[in-house]
Amino acid sequence: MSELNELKNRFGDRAGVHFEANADGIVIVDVDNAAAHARIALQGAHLMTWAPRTQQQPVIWLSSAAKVARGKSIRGGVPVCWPWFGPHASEPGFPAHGFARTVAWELVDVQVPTPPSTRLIFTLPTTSIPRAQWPHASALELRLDIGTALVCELVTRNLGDAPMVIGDALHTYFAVGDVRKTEVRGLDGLTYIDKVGAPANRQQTGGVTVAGEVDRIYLGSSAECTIEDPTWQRRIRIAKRGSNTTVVWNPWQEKATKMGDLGAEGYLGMLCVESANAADDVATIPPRGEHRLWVRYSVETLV
Ligand code: TA6
Repeated sequence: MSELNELKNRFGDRAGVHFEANADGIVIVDVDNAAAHARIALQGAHLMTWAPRTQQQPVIWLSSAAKVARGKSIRGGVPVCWPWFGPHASEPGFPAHGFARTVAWELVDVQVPTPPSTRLIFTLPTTSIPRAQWPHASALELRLDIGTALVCELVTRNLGDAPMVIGDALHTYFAVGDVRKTEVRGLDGLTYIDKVGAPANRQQTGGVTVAGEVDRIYLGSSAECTIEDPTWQRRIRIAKRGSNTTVVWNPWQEKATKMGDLGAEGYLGMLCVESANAADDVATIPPRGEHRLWVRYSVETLV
């Protein structure tokens, strides 16, 4: 039986969940409940869009030029970066942001713990792990609670007998009315690695505004951040646990054009605020221990 039919048989129509496959055979999970609409590609367990019913615009941004193709990361949504963030520390040939976002995951459960929210639980099968890149005994799970708020929890378990070091991130693309008018709060006073031009350490003063390319890793950032969006009169709250760094990224026009999948003027309508463990702030997991990266995204109206 095909993967699509298997999923339909097992979970079809439970909690507003439907399944479809695109031309490349990638299964998409469509969640349509009383609180929100969301779509998740099984490849990468990649949430592509989340739109709570209270909002006229989606909260999670998906590029109009996004390609959902085998082995490629989707431009937008919530890419799962694991087991490292950015370029690999010693192997330039390994994929940026790890391999988890471009390989097949499994949907193992659909639940309704608190109606009308739908919970999806995905795991990364061991057969999807390129052993040359990741020889460690580990298990990875992603839980998504899709409701008025979106909760994502990435759980890494160390199944081995030695400590395991991972970098990870929920590389989330948020939809904003006009990025030039938005402000990210919650990072005031922190040191960040500025990756635009020659990497340099700088200190943040006040909110983060965007008037050109921004690519920054904020260190020692474990508190809540918000995105203030006066254009759409809303504030997006990003609460998190198990994350020591926050990455803020917008490629701006020139880089966006070169990327080819960000869409015309797409860079003006998106902003990545990523809950991460990156640079030197990686996570060390003891033998038989686990690490949980947890985020909760919610929206409120600006008055
Ligand atoms: O998180 C910011 C960043 O690491 C940037 O440096 C930028 O390259 C971006 O991620 C997108 O990476 P990707 O591999 O998805 O093109």
